[in-house]
Amino acid sequence: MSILEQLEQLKAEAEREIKEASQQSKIDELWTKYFGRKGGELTSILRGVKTLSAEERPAVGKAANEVKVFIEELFAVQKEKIYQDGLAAKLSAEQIDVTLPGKWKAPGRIHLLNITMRRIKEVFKGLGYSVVSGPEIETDYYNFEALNIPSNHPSREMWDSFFLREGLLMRSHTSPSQVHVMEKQEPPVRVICPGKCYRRDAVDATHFWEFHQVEGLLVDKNVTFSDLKGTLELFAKGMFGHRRRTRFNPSYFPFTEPSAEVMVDCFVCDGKGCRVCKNSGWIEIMGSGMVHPRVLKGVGYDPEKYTGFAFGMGVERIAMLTYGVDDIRLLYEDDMRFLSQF
Ligand code: 2NL
Repeated sequence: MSILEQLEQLKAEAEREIKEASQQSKIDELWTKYFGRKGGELTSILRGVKTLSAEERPAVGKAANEVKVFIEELFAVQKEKIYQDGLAAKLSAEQIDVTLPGKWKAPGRIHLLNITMRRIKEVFKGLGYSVVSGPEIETDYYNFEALNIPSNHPSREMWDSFFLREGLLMRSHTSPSQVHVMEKQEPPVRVICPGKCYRRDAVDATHFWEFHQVEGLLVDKNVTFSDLKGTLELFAKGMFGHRRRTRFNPSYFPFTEPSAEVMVDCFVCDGKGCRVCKNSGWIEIMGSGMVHPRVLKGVGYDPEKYTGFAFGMGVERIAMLTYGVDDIRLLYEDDMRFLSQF
């Protein structure tokens, strides 16, 4: 067979083989078969051209080169085809139907206790108060002694607070945090202390062994009961609406003297009388009073120089009043049918 015939045969064979190749590995294999440095079929023919006579060389050389270009082109086209086929297969296998409905995930939401807590904080921040928190485990001193709570007071009984090992207990109010604040700094003091508290109460519609409080404290020179009234009236308006009116009823706490419970006219019936205010037209929202001189003295403040007022409210109670919830247990049951209403 002449070299030209060999080239024709090689060209036909290459065209068939390359067009049949459906994988890159096969292409690589064929490339070696035709163009391999050692033993490549076309490579051998091209090398042989040099050994030909001067008459034969130009025609054979030209033909061999044309076959070379032809085969190279076949490789290029087939490589591209394999790539495009692979891509198409991948795209159809990984196809996403964007018209299918998505999987619904229940979004989280803010618990109504937290909504209430945040609103209370915002109102007091607006009045210039700082928000301070303290530990939930306290010593007998900070929870009782520093607050002038006498040793015969019921909360000191084993069955009224959660006592831990000697001298420690779960705080029964957030007042201890305010004592820590006073011990750390001189007046003026203007803080609120929000947080969780614990009491060994029997659970019913208005009592739970775990609850939240926000207490507030202001100590400075010349602080009077009028300052207390003005501040808490502003709070009531900020929290329940600017049309609300307040009333202060005499009360008693060991840590304040005088003490007062803070009443707001019913924001449900506007004072006409309803289920929420139990037909009285007034709702008690918190306790308050002028800080007892013994409490001031206990933290090293001079009661002749400084006076102050303090107040405390149950966040559950405020939330229940605000949203018309009649059972505190609903706030702790994690029932989304209830919680998603707020
Ligand atoms: C209530 C009553 C009150 C205070 C808390 C307080 C704190 C210090 C000194 C004096 Cl450090 N008083 N706190 C005062 C009056 C009332 O809370 O019934 N809360 C739910």
